[in-house]
Amino acid sequence: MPEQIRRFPSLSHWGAFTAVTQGGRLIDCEPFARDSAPSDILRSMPAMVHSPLRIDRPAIRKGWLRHRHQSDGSERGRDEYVEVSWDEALAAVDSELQRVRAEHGNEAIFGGSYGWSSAGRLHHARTQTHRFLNAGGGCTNQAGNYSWGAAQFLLPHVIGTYAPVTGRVTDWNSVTSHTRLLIAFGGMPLRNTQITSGGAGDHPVPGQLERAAAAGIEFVVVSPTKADVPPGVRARWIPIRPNTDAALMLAMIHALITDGIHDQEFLQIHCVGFPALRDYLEGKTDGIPKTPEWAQAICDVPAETIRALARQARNTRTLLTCAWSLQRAHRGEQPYWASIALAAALGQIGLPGGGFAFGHASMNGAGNPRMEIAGPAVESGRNPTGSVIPVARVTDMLLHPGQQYEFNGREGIYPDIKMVYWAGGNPFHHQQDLNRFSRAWSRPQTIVAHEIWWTPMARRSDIVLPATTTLERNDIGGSTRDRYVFAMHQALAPVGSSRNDFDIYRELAARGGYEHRFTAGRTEMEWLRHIFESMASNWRDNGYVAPEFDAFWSQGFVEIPEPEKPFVLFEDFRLDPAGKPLRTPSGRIELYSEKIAGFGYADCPPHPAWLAPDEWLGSPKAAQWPLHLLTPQPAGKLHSQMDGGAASVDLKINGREALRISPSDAKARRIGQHDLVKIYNDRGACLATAVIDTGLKPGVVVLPTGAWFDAADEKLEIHGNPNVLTIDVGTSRLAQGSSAQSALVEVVLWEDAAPPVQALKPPKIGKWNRAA
Ligand SMILES: Nc1nc2c(c(=O)[nH]1)N[C@H]1C(S)=C(S)[C@@H](COP(=O)(O)OP(=O)(O)OC[C@H]3O[C@@H](n4cnc5c(=O)[nH]c(N)nc54)[C@H](O)[C@@H]3O)O[C@H]1N2
Ligand SMILES: Nc1nc2c(c(=O)[nH]1)N[C@H]1C(S)=C(S)[C@@H](COP(=O)(O)OP(=O)(O)OC[C@H]3O[C@@H](n4cnc5c(=O)[nH]c(N)nc54)[C@H](O)[C@@H]3O)O[C@H]1N2
Ligand SMILES: [Mo]
Repeated sequence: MPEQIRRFPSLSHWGAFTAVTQGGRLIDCEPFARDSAPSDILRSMPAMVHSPLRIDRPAIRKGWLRHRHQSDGSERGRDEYVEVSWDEALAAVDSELQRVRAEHGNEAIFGGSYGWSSAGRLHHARTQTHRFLNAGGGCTNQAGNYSWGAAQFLLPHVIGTYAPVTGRVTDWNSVTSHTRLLIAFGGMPLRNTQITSGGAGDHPVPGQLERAAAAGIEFVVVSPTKADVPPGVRARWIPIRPNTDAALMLAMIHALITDGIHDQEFLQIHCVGFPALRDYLEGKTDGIPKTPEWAQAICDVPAETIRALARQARNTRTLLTCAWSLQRAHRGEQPYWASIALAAALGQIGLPGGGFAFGHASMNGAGNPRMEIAGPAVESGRNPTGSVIPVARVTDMLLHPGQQYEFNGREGIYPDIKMVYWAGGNPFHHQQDLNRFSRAWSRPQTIVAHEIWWTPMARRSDIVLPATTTLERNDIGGSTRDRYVFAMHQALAPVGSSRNDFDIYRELAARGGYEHRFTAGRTEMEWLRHIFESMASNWRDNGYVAPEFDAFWSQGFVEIPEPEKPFVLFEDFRLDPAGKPLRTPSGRIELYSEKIAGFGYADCPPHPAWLAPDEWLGSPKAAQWPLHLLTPQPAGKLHSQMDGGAASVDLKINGREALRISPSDAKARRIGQHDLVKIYNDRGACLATAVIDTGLKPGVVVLPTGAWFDAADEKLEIHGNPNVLTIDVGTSRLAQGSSAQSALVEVVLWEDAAPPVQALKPPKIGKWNRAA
């Protein structure tokens, strides 16, 4: 008799689904019935949950087993692993934690553990890592994120909040009813709207775009690639050089001023600092008027196009939206500040369908109409050490303990890290300049990782603890930008000997004598009830009544109704600037910031400006490295998660990531369709498969992120991981964000034999043999 088929409500960052199991195996992930555009990534899951890439048992790197914290860290990535019992592994972690705490203090433990982890909020590995380390006396943590690190620290100075970059922008109902012209810097690539941090019940963007098309909204997509034009809408593509949007925006303001059509009343009543910005735009401060002709030389967009776009935007209801990618670049603060200044000069901030916005297609949920009520969340507690670095500066920290750095008006000193603890992230995915990072990674005495699969990070850690997937535990998930909250029922027994991150930490906390501080005395199900009830209490305070937990748990989800009135960003402030001021020092939009002026940063002046990035097509370095490399998000996966899954592997060509290159750049290098190529600069090199793209601005090449790092040495990465090429510098001293999108490279045909990719094959693991 065939085994019974069973079905469980579940959730991932790429959408809600029903987990279908048979005989203890996941056989299918059926999209949530109410999802209007489910993600293809779901199909990667069944095989990945049972993949030979799963970490079967706790494992310790041989060199570390022999020499403990005195082992040679540069062996990470080369050494073999041996399997050990859970007891042995946890004893090793516990004694290392105790040793480092006693000898070096808690701030010598790096527990930033950046990474997306799972959609379930209780078992969210990064949150649990913070909770566990905080309960044990603290660690060195990370501030900000890779997604919108520059915006997070700039926007509060300019508009008093960074909420708009989290998706709290003028909503799609307002857009489809009122917007006539939508200028999308960085475009609207639908691939990115598959993802919501915390998961989602619906993917509304394709439907919202259909309504926008039916409403006759004109889209102008400013981007280096035509692939960023969303399908089905009336759209115009303005090709632009990467990292030059700030110049284009400033020239649009200049054009408005020249025509005398900038909104003087809005600039005077709702903003401060326009006169200083105007002096800069007119060249009074540096002798260079920021005219459309000036911008043309920088952006390679015709001056007439810039002028016409400025006029068109002023004469109709216009929404500007910037992809998050614009600020994930060297000097990435500037295009964001400039877009706010441009929107201010257009005078439509706070009007339905007008003003500025961010990330409409950077993630599912930006501008999704939703009541402003809480989502499910777990408290990670306070970090007693107070030690924290800007997230993307991890390599600097590991390489330069004791060095001073500046960050948002304060000075910090990098701590001396002896132990790294990582769960739910993959720094060999997310960090820039991976060769430099690998050198930094060799320095700590001990590195502990919890992972599900043998990812590049797991293969470079000392003590590796196998974690469960979301299918193997009970959880609750959801985000504040989606109208559903989900019950996630355990569908499978833990695969292999894997354990939940929560249980691993509970056991370690018990060994360290602080179990109760970590668990608060709650079991898994008690936690889920607690998370739900905290959320429900916030809902009640906001006039919305949630069902009882038990009803929610058996129903599998709860739906939040759409708000009655469309949300318009800064509508209240527009109507009543004195009564509803912004949380900036002046209460108004700051086009000149006294606060930032006080920092005295040449790399982030007190008003938006064109600051040439270190690497761009107009920089001296372009003589040697003539191509600008963009590294967008991958279509077939979330970052590096499940790179070996079907949705990801099907988009690789000949087993490697695809590098898009323009026909003229390909021809000049005798590169043909699907040729194997090497992409390189003075930081590193990787191999990829060339795809010739007629919709790409010449001078620009595109290699998505996500391929599992596969390099035997610093000379060559062979799978197509672009982070061996990207630059590892902060956006500026203000935000210290990631500058991933600012890298110059050269590309050549690879004529040698094609080295086979190893990263997606499980490593050879030795059995426990103390004599080995
Ligand atoms: N060049 C370049 N680099 C970039 C970017 C770019 O645009 N260009 N983008 C940046 C951005 S915006 C981001 S957000 C980062 C993303 O960087 P990360 O968030 O670090 O990338 P992920 O691949 O999502 O890593 C999550 C890891 O957690 C593991 N995991 C999932 N669930 C669990 C769990 O329950 N327990 C445990 N223990 N592990 C789990 C997964 O297997 C995976 O290895 O990358 C950044 N890097
Ligand atoms: N499928 C999928 N979706 C994802 C993710 C994923 O891994 N996979 N990751 C999620 C995460 S964590 C994040 S933070 C978001 C990131 O969201 P974004 O930062 O918006 O995403 P990117 O794909 O890096 O960039 C979007 C587009 O910006 C364009 N672009 C790059 N540089 C410039 C520039 O200088 N000027 C202009 N005008 N355009 C430029 C590129 O052509 C690119 O296609 O995506 C989320 N969505
Ligand atoms: Mo991100």
